[in-house]
Amino acid sequence: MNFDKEQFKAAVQRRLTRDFSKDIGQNDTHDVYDAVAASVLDGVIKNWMKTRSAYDARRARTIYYLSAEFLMGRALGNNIINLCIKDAVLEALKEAGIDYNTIEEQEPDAGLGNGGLGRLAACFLDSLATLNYPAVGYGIRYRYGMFEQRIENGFQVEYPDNWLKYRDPWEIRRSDADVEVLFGGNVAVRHEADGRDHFFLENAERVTATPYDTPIIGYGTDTVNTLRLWEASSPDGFDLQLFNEMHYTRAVARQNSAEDISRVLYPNDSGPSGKALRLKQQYFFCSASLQDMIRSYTSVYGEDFSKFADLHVIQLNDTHPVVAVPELMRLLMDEHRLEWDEAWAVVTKTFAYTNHTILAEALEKWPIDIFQGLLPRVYQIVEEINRRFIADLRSRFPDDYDKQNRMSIIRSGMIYMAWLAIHSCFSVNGVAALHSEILRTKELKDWAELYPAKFNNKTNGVTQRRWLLSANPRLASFITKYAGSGWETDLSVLKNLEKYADDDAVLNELLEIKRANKEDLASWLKETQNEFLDPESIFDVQIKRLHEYKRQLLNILHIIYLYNRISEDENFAPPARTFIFGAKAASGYRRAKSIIKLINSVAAKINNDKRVGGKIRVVFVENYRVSAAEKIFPAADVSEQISTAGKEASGTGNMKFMLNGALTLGTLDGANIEIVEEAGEENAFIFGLRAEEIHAMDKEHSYNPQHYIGQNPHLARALNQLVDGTFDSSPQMFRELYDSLVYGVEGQRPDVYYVLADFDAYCRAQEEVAAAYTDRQGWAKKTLLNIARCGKFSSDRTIEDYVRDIWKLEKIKID
Ligand code: 26Q
Repeated sequence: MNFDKEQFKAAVQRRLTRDFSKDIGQNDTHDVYDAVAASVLDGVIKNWMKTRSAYDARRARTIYYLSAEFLMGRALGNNIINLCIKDAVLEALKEAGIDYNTIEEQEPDAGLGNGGLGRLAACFLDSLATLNYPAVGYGIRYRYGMFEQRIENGFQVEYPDNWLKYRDPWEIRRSDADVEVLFGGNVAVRHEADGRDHFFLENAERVTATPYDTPIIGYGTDTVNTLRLWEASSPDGFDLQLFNEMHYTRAVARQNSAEDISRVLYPNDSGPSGKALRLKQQYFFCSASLQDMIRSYTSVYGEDFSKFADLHVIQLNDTHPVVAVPELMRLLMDEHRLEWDEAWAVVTKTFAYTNHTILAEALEKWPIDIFQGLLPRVYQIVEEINRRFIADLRSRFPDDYDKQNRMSIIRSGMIYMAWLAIHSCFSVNGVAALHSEILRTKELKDWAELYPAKFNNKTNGVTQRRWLLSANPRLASFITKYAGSGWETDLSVLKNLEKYADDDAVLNELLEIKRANKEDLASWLKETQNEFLDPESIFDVQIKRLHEYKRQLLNILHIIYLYNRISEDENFAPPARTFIFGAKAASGYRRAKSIIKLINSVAAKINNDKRVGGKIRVVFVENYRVSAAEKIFPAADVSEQISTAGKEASGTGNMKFMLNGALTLGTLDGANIEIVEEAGEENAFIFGLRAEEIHAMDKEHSYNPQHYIGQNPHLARALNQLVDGTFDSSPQMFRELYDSLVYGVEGQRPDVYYVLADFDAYCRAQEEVAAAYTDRQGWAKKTLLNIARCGKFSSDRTIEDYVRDIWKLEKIKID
């Protein structure tokens, strides 16, 4: 993009005076951020429009990424980097007396996602635009995103994330593209002259869907794609009659009920919530998005749908948007008069499904009464899809009633969304090699046997533009200096670093960069949380959602063990360590919240114990989010990836750590397996039970945690300290956690996630980490080799894999 400094300064000033009646001198306000962002957007509009016309003119096959979540984070820094105008913008702002860092910090995160799945969608959009692929992201413009977490008395407390308190300068509201979505009512039939039945809804609740578009700017290209998020409102406004009668609450009830749909992101990252509003959200954005696609399509091709599947491929980000399948059937049949078979032929060539979870209990299902009540016509279509499917199953497996039952999309009063997806989509993929293998051979075995050609793997990736170039400028310059340029769009270039693996001067430079990043993180945490961090110490980091299967408990039990050794033996002097945690727990997930409280209690105890003498510190980063992640990854030495083997589908934080030169301390789970495959076992710390072993123990019910407690007095002691008042004056505080590990509660088996079984192996791996860290050159070499070998984990690679095997897109160059 060509950038005129003087023009830019003038634009910022003009916006400040015109929009906020302010002067450019007052530079620490959100208004200045808004004026700067809006001025950047000004410069993008032309390419944005050009991109759209190019796609229209070429009638380009397009990927539509349907996702209930897009965890975008901040846009300003990323956008000026992708536009390659960062230096120029910084200079212009400096001349105008504006401090860029202050401005950057004014932007609230667009936290429209829970974690991995939402952030993956954001990385994919970045890669698609950078690689010049026609793509649209479709989702929900939540008025409130992922809650703000504050720690009060060691407990997580949730506050609403009011990210639109000021306007969002990146979005453009497009009321001209409104569509209507219907809920409830009853299905009516009209017999048409041509002998066909016409189905339609009577007495339904009407909801208006209004699109807001945000530009997705490719790096170093003119391509600007679109993220289109839908907002819900009532077409009828409020009821003036009721208002006049002074029934104020009832007067706005209809309006509120519609607006509720896009009010707030559900903050749990494993289903099923079983809540009608959640289903409303799903249907709302799926129906709106399909109507949007069909409107553009029919404006060119009229009612001839024979080209629809050639021009559209719709990727379903987990089961959250699977209701789009029967909805497209409905739109094609009821609104566009296709026969069932014609419509089914279109649908089954259009949709592809990605699975992000192995946990069987997390698979989404809806009670029929809720589903049918909200979506009566769509429900009829699901029933018909299932009726035909079961008829097919019967003819293939006439005697296997068990299989027919297991695979039925509707069963025991529930609709199984994953089953609907697998049956209807032409592709089903997992997100790492192990995950896809487990799906194929275990969780989805029946389905993989029925539809073997549909199953494939697409190992996740992350965008190096945000997670290296933008988040870690020091390391980025180092890489350009030694590996050469070009890695920004071809991460395999990083392998050029390997030749410096034994070059002490280069390794020292790398150590200095890590050190400087650690100092930056320390100052930020001093400023925001008044936490003291020693940059000399090992920064050992676990940042991810709080989940039992991710085993933050294993980490904290090891910390308790270290604490015991240090406080009793003053001669025990491991290298100093800072254990850093960042995690949000779903609001209703009590045990996860209790683990947060435990981390904070252990932190309070250890950090204030004189005997520890700073050898270990524990820090809980409040309100972990994308913008915090960008400060933490560059400063990490150790990447904690310690999930129970077989439970983490992929992980993507693991890749961000590797890219930033942290060494993986992990189990052979998810993408960790591929990470060590690339990095080399000698450059990571791998421990613990394998997925196969866990699977066998699960099946045989052969696991008894008492065995491990009895063998390891350190473990027994640490466990006991959960309930003896060591970390909380009330010994009841962590009783439930203790019981869940040792005895099992609420009919669950004890220690479902094998924390105690892996404790000893984890402690030994941690000792290896400590020993390796004291050899500074040796550590730097491992760091360098990790960076050099992480090319595979770019989301650019992932996208090229999707394009080659599933999406079959062509690159469209914008001239
Ligand atoms: C479902 C129903 C009702 C309410 C909420 C949900 C819900 C919401 C979010 C269920 C799941 C999620 C998010 C799942 C997720 O983030 N999975 C992660 O996806 C990453 C990207 O593929 C993987 O790297 C992680 O391993 C996986 O845990």
